[in-house]
Amino acid sequence: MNTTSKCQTPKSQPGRSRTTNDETRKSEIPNPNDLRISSFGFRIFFELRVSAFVISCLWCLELAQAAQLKFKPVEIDSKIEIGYGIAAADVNGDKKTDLVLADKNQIVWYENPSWKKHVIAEKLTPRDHVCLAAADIDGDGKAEIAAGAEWNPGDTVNSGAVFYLIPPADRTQKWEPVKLHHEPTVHRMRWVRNAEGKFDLVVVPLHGRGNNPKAEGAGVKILAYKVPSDPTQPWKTESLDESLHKTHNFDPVQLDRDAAEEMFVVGKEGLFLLDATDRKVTLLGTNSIGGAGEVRAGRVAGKVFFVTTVEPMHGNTLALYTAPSAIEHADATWHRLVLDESLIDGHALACGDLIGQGRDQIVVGWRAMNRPGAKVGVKVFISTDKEGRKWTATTVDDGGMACEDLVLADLNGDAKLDIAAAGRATKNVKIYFNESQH
Ligand SMILES: [Ca+2]
Ligand SMILES: [Ca+2]
Ligand SMILES: [Ca+2]
Ligand SMILES: [Ca+2]
Repeated sequence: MNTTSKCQTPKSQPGRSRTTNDETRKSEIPNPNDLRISSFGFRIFFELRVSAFVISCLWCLELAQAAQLKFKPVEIDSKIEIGYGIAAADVNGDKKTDLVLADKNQIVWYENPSWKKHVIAEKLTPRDHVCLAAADIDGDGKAEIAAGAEWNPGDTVNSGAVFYLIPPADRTQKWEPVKLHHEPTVHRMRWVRNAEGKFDLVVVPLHGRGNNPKAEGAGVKILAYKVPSDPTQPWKTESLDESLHKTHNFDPVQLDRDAAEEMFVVGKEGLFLLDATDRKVTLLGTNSIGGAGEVRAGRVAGKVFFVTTVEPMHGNTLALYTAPSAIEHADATWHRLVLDESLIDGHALACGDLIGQGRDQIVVGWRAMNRPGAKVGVKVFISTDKEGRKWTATTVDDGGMACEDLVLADLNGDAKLDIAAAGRATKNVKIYFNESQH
């Protein structure tokens, strides 16, 4: 996809798969008895292959009937500008998960359960805000928030900005922005656990410095920002990788015994696993249509079992990747399965178990940014067969959500994941409360 036109204003980020993401990621740490191979690369793939076998058996046993999906949509804002990125986190520490939005000129949060909108930053830079990261990184029950701005993918030299936002005592008031170092075309950010078990701010630009419109040239510099005890003091950065191009999204996961989270990263070259500890990227799979633009990990029985992607960037294809089996060659790439080719400018993705199947469903949203009049929406894909290779789609929103980003979280405390989405052309934020029968 054209890097200067269609990418004028992609979404942001963070879209944690679920609010309980950090807990979920902890639970994915496998039993040490499963670890029989010491080198990292082999270890990861060995674990995934063993998991694949065990999980396939579990999947067979379940054979749950596809539950009837039912959602109650509630529009909590009808006047946003673009809604680049939406995240779910408890901002005010009342144990109710709030929503945080990176809009064109504002960073806001919506307070659960009234969904009252609080503007905490405005016009951080002359150009658009584009992403945010929101999670409780210090364990006090209240989210820490960072934001990316000065979005201009056509300027691969001077664009981009990264801010950490210091909250006031009253978190409904304006937060103090601290400007940090940045690479050009800052585009996605997440709080990611490092080797010490603490959180770094990982920022993934869209392009390498000085790249041309075809995304040729230097690789994208993926940086981990180390949080200082005083956030107004300089933040050290570490480069995690500089080899990929057009890296449109990433998803942190916990795949092994070391504290650092691994990351699935997608770009022009395909789907990769980034090991922050070893500073290594491994190609898991690719395609002939220009790589991928969105990525999220899916779980079965609580463990990562598949990775889903939107291909290519802003593309029409929803794909699913699963690890090669233990009997396949160690270098075999992951198996790719196309689930849908009818998305129009696919731009939002999440995995979670909305219906109590014991395995994740896939939620995908598309925005039709360059197709005026084309129908936009959100769909959920549910696996229906014992091997997890057949999926059926159910429409959640038919034309009322030009989906820029979405996130799954339980937003009304009934233990069922709900969907929250932000729409560009539709200029809205909606919660789809999950009323499916488990
Ligand atoms: Ca709250
Ligand atoms: Ca906190
Ligand atoms: Ca790890
Ligand atoms: Ca719920």
